[in-house]
Amino acid sequence: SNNFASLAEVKPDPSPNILYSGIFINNEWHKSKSGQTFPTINPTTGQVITEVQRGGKEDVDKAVNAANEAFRFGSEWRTMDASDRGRLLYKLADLIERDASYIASLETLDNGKPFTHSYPVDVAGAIKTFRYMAGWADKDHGKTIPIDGNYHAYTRHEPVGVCGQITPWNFPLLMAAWKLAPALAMGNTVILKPAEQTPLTSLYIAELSKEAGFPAGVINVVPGYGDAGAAIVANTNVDKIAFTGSTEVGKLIQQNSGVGNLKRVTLELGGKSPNIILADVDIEKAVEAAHHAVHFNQGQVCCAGSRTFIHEDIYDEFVERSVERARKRVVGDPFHPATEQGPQIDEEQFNKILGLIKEGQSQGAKLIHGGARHGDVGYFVQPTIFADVEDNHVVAREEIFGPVQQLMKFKDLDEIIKRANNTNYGLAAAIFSKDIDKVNYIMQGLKAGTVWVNCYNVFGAQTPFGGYKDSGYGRENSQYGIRQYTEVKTVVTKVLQKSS
Ligand code: TXE
Repeated sequence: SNNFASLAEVKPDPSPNILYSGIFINNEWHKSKSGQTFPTINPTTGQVITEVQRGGKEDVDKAVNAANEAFRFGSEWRTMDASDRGRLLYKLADLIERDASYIASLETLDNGKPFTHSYPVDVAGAIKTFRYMAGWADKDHGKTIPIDGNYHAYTRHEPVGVCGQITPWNFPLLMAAWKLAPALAMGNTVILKPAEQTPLTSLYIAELSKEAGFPAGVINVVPGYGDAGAAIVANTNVDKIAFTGSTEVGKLIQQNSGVGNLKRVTLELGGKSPNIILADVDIEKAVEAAHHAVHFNQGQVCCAGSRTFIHEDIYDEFVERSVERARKRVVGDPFHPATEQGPQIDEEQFNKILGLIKEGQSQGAKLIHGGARHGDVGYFVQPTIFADVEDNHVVAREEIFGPVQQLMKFKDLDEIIKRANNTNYGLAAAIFSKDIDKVNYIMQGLKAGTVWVNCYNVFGAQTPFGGYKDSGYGRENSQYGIRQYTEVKTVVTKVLQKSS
């Protein structure tokens, strides 16, 4: 949009004011019932940014009550025109745009991702998501259906109700937008629990939602740890859970969502996505794309191209050039404009990554670049490459969620389809080739929610995103995404006489 200044025009603020660190319920800021707080840490330095109110069960229950009250039959939110709901979402998008450079600075401080990504990817993406979903508010509608007999039948798309939304730390603001926007567009109310590592941008959005004019109780944000998430899942007044995070917690959430009431559940979980490079590619471009496919966002991307399969005819050259590219990767201060890679999110992830690298080495995968800590402050990991990786190596099986590329060799098409699918995950995949027949052949064989062809990590508010298999279910974004936030009500009315 015209109001979104280009990256070159904005200046990041490496020490943005921290304005909100409380629990947001009913459009007001609260302290935790327990009196507890938790630190949010700057991963670039390992220092505490600020203490945040730690939401627990009591706070969650209070937020759920507020969301229920806002969803009451006859409430301001329930009687609002759908077009006005859309206008509130447009307003929220405008306010994010107004404060874009501040919000991107806050995200970079809390998460460690380069400002050159948080501004044009996370913040711009969040704005687009809110605008896209704002448009749907008064455009998603039911059908009139020619049922047999003297009846008139139609469907209404109604909001599901109170939605619990639990988000991860890798794209804190963007994941909050992917969850809030469709829920609100369809008329639901929300309790959002941001990840404990990165609560700050979600809290700021809470305040902006109040400024935009959302009625009290429609949007509630409860920062806290996994126990706060679990309390949302356990609360029988919650109608739906949307979760993005680990497959381990996703499975727990699915089980626990059915214990009290039967909640609708959508899950966006981990991945081990194959990136398949055929022999006919422009090697330089393919190397560059494969490098970004796995290293983008410090490798902390659920759809990261973490298994790079390269045709044997170009394998050796590809390996050599991949190392050259990784050597040039600029790692360091995420506020510096030249930086390509910042720190990992926290000490736990940092240790997990270094542990998996060690395991990969001990199993015989060939470490040909990086593999260690970068610098001695913060949670930086060197861009890392393994060659001669075999399908059974731990680095080819487990989600590393770090800047670690696996280079693997293949021969023919049927072999590659089988090997690409030889994983419990099924979030994304990519194919690089100019041969349309080969591309289509492989594409149809892949069990993945997204297949990119000659590109990687391309997302849009307009296109659905989600996984096959253990990568979860349901889709976010697009028209498919809004379906997850509606119930279909069938209304059948007796008429005196049918008339075609
Ligand atoms: O995830 P968790 P973690 C993967 C990635 C990473 C691993 C662990 O491989 O290394 O998961 O990361 C909340 N009930 N992904 O431990 O715990 C938690 O507070 C309800 C992939 O950070 O799944 C946070 O808000 N909620 C991924 C959210 O779940 C619970 C993004 C995610 O944290 C809970 C992140 C519980 N019992 C990690 N326990 C992706 N798909 O993009 C925790 N939470």
